[in-house]
Amino acid sequence: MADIYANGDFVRLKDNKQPTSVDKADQYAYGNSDDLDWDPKTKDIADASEHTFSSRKEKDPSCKAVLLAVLSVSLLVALLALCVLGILYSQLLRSSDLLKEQNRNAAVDIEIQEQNATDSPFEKRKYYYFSSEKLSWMESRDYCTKTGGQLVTITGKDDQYNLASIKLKEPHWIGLHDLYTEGHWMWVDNTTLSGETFWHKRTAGLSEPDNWTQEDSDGEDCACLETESEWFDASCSKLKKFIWEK
Ligand SMILES: [Ca+2]
Ligand SMILES: [Ca+2]
Repeated sequence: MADIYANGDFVRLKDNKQPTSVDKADQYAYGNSDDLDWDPKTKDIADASEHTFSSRKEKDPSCKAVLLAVLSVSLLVALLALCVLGILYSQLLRSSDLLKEQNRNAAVDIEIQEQNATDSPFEKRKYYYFSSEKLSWMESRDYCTKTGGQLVTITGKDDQYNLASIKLKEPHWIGLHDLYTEGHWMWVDNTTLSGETFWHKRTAGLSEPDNWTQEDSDGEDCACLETESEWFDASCSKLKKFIWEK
């Protein structure tokens, strides 16, 4: 008796003879005989082998269907996961922008220096605040309004001297503009500029306000306090620190 192994299947032969009916049964039971050297006359065994293959072939379509179904479900899950990730990423970006805006406002709030002007015997109690953040004139005005104050107004010598005593290291916006009518300067509380002014004066050329258009074709419609505490008009879109009062 000899044992033959073919592709992992097992067929038992007796003394190199053709398989007996029991052997055929074994072959039928154990399957693949393609790799064995069978006598062509053993048609039954060939038929049995073919029958085995036919059975497997018949199973293939269902296997493919299952694989396709699994693949489809996997793709659907992957697509849903991508959608969820997209939504989460979008929400993350919005949160990040909101956080940046909050941090920006917080930075302005935290780094504010408060200057108490109560020592002045001539003026009612005023508090001046100096921003560390640079904003356009409009943004500065809106920020001050939002915080319950306004861009600083300078309505007399005492206001001017109080601010001059601070010794500013760079220009700051003040609440003065001629946005509505060129040359007609108004404070942010809608009062017209009157009385003594502190515009920078030049010995040659135009003094301030000169509505210079070299850097901004719209001219200069907003006023700032320069380091010598003199007033200059400047392009409202420029970013500067600002002073507000409460
Ligand atoms: Ca102007
Ligand atoms: Ca100017």
